[in-house]
Amino acid sequence: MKLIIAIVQDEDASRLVSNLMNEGYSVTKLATTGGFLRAGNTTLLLGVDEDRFDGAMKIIEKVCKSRKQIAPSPSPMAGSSTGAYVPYPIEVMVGGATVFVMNVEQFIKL
Ligand code: 2BA
Repeated sequence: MKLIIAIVQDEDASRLVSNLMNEGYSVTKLATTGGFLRAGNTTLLLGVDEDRFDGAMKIIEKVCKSRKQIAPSPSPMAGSSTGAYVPYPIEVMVGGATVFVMNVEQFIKL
């Protein structure tokens, strides 16, 4: 068995959960926050048998889209000569999905 930890955008989360559930996957959905944008995203936990792993990954790939988002600029370097900091927006490409895959040592339901 493998544990898939998929960090996805909130906009894709609901459709992704529905698609996975319709195909018989068990899913846990967590409300999370990205460290860089400091904005909400969604983390899904899926425990899947090896023979269903590829199917889950295909659904994640199909549903999760890349999107441009605007982020505040990084803070200025320490020791900047003027000391003034005028924030400016920068564009970052987020997603489709950031996926971690782990081998599950034990799966226990009590
Ligand atoms: P955030 O940390 O809010 O990052 C959002 C997007 O900002 C990232 O999209 C990336 O395009 C950009 N970004 C992140 N850190 C950056 C940096 N130091 N400099 C410049 N740009 C940066 P994604 O790569 O698609 O990541 C989406 C979300 O997935 C992240 O939200 C974070 O919550 C999670 N994530 C991505 N990589 C991760 C990792 N190695 N470990 C844990 N979580 C990760």
